Amino acid sequence: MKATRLLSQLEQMGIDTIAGVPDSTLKQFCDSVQTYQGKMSHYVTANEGAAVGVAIGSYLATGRPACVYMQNSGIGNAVNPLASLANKDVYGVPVLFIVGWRGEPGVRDEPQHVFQGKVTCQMFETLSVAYHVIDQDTRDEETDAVLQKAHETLARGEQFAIIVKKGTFEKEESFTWSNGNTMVREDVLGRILRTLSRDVVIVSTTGKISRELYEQSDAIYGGHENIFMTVGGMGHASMIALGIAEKRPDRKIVCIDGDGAALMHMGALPFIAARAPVNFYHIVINNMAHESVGAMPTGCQQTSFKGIAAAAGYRRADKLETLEAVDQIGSLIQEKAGPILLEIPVSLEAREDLGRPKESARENKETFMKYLKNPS
Ligand SMILES: Cc1ncc(C[n+]2csc(CCOP(=O)(O)OP(=O)(O)O)c2C)c(N)n1
Repeated sequence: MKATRLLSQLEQMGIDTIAGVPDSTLKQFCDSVQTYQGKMSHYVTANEGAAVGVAIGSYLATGRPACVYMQNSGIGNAVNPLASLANKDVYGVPVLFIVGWRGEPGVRDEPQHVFQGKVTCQMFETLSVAYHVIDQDTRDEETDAVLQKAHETLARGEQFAIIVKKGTFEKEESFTWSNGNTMVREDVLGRILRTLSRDVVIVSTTGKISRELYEQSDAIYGGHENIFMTVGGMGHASMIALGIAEKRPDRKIVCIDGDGAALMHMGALPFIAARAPVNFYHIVINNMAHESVGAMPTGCQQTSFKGIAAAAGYRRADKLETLEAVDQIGSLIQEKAGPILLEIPVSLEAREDLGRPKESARENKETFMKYLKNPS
């Protein structure tokens, strides 16, 4: 199926607003949204609930339904505004969802997608959202019929979801851009691992940051027991790190976050600043993009995480713009009390052959907890 055809059909349905958070299953769809020449307004929102918010606001202002796209892991973020606002028993606001289906039963996928994949259709049923699943064999006539059904559902003030299996959208024009940064994320992460003392506990964010740390740590130290990888639950790494930091004041905790993830649940920053844990250090690897799922810009490229952390009340916030500055992180952490935030700008480069954790998520959790039990 051609994403551009679908986009022009959405426009013909009167949809002039599209908002969401990118997903690898929807990579071509997201690229086509970026390159699309039509009149639709496009918003990459901080999280999927915020996309539903934009959809509701846009409908209130125009009477036209909006489209929200997301990975199925984002359904959780969307549930609240969907169930408590958009649902027909509340305001009855039409929204068309386009949802990438990771973890589809019977298709091998990463642990964080397995359960979410299994309950995806059930979740839409529970939320009273009618849905239809499409895949690479879906013909244009079937899509047309689905959109007709969607149109009728939206007209009743209800929501409709098109659930998209892997490989559905055929290759069209891709969207490429440069953020102008030169440091490469994986090099930076390797340097961070080298500069940190081995007794520093690391909590890493969702996506390639965790995968690169995992591989770099195995290559440098032959293991990764001090790293908790937040493989799902995007945006929650810093609160997980805070939870550890509060219970283990004897250990130094470093959260290695992404800009997209930090934006997703940004309330964590003022909260961490308010708790003021002296053993907490927050590194935000900023590529202005959701690089792990296709490098779509975050929509907040102007954001200064250093500025936000300072305003939130972190004890210190810096931007590290050279590898030499990155090499000083270890001594900074040994010498200075947290909470400190370090923002590191990096390019959009990533290795094609990057691997994934070899152990199960449970095994990694147990190894990490065993490691954490030991006093430093
Ligand atoms: C709630 C939720 N929405 C979307 C995703 C899909 N996803 C996985 S990684 C990622 C991008 C993360 O971006 P960022 O934190 O900036 O790190 P980068 O990949 O750029 O290094 C996205 C959107 C997800 N895992 N969970």
